[in-house]
Amino acid sequence: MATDITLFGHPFSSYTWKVLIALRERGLDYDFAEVGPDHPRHTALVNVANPMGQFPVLEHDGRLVIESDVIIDYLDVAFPDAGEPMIPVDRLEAIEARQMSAVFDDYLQNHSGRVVYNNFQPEDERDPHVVRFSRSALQRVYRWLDGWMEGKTWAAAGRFGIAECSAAPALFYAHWVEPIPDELTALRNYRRRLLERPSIASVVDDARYFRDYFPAPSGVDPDLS
Ligand SMILES: N[C@@H](CCC(=O)N[C@@H](CS)C(=O)NCC(=O)O)C(=O)O
Repeated sequence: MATDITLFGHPFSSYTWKVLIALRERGLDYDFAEVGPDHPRHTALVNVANPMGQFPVLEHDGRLVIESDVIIDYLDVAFPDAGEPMIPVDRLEAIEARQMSAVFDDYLQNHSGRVVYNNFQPEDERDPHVVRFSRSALQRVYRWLDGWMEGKTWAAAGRFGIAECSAAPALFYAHWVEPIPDELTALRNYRRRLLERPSIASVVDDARYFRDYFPAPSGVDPDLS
């Protein structure tokens, strides 16, 4: 569907992926405005729109919207005719979908992000406690999620939606930081199903160019995932 959406973000950023997946699932056209040192005007807009200069930021119809989940919600409201909404219309189903989106963001993405951020720091400023704590948190959350996904195809409300927008980048990157144990088959299969979904496979492909920037924790080869 033709739109005048501009999405400010980065092809390697997990929170940008969430919105890209929603846009692609719903067949919405958009312009992509990459943020970074090579694009100072885009970066300046993001610095104004978001209190921490974080992305993604959506521009539509003279409005700037921040926070990935809110942007996905906004797209459902602004484009009700573009395929299935990412947040179920039924309010109780929507609660489950939002809950699972938050679980993937706060308990997976947040922990793996801390390890990655730590790896970006000069060697003498890295904090081994952060890495130990976050890795053991990931293991604990993996086990919880494996139980949650037992017998399910998608994480919430019986269909693909906002929870998957969050799960895809969170599980994709978390597995690089701390591999998901082999025995957690429900979770490993969910990750595989996500990566096979065309909207997600294309987002992963678009980000391949940037893989060298990922400071992979030792022992993990991103190209094997
Ligand atoms: N709660 C925000 C998190 C956004 C976020 O952490 N964005 C990261 C990229 S994935 C970012 O902007 N990092 C750059 C920075 O913090 O300067 C959301 O859901 O949109």
